[in-house]
Amino acid sequence: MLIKRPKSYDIKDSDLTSIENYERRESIMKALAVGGLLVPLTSSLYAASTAEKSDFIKRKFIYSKDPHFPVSALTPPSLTPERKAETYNNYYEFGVQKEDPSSSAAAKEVFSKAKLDPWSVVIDGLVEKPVKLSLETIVAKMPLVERNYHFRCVEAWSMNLPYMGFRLKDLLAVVKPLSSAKYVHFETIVDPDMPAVKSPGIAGGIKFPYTEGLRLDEAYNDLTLMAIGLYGKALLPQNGAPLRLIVPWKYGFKSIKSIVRISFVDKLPSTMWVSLASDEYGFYANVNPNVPHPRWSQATENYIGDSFFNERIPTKMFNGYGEEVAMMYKGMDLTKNF
Ligand SMILES: Nc1nc2c(c(=O)[nH]1)N[C@H]1C(S)=C(S)[C@@H](COP(=O)(O)O)O[C@H]1N2
Ligand SMILES: [Mo]
Repeated sequence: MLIKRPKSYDIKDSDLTSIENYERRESIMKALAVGGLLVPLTSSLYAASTAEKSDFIKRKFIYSKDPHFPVSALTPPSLTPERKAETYNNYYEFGVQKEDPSSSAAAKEVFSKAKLDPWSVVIDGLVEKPVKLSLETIVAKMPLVERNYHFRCVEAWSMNLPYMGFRLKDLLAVVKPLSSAKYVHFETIVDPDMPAVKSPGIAGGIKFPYTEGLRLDEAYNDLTLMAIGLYGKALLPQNGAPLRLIVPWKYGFKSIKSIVRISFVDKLPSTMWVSLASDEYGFYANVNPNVPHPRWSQATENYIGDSFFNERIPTKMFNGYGEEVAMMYKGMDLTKNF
């Protein structure tokens, strides 16, 4: 299959307009440290030297815990055990069984040091000036926070996960979108070593790259996170290393993994799941207990927590994030725009 290669844009990281972000972060970090609010710099949390090239997966980051997202705000008020979040995954490029992504030798190969470092992300499309940013630069410039999010898959299972990263809007601030831009389109890396790329039958003939999209206001919403870490560590391959989207009010498939390209576009972008089965998966994919999937109810979900048996809990509108997001969908028929 065709592997799309981003054009190289020859734009230096120093051309970015987001230096303010970096400075703002520095001053926030200082203020927090002085006020004693910063997470203590224990041995597991120290600054990584950006000069030195390091194995990204083993990197440690400085981040603060976002006070608006305590564990107590979650339902149930606990975190999913780390081991479960790292072994029960959907990452179809590495197979369709939940244990495939974490046990895949191909995943280790695809996310080897050589690929991760230097990983880069292209931001292009309807922008004044497209950029190609190294992950190193992105991580150095973005204010990093940890937020505990309730995460629900369209398959009706859910987890409570401590994601660490930065707001997508802080990353998008490095480019100036044209007024014609209405949506943002995302693309996952494609690698010939991915089992389902090598043998398309493995994932039912899905054509990769995996793609997703958001409306502009959704992309700039405060909740929309670009995650680089989980449980205080850099993301593992199975969870979408080295950076992925987390859109907590939408079904999990919107939270695209291992992003290499973000494009501003003027038309509703085509996305992998919609092009595969538009009657089952919509572009919006807002968590909605009142709109069943054609093959199952979405009224409840299996919470994957501490106990041996998963807990069946009611699903909340917008996954419990209605206060932050409901206004974006005022006047829309959510049974049609599912
Ligand atoms: N590239 C890519 N991104 C993806 C997927 C995938 O198969 N490939 N699966 C999606 C689905 S259906 C879910 S539920 C989440 C799962 O994320 P997790 O395995 O880290 O919990 O990733 C989403 N992002
Ligand atoms: Mo999912």
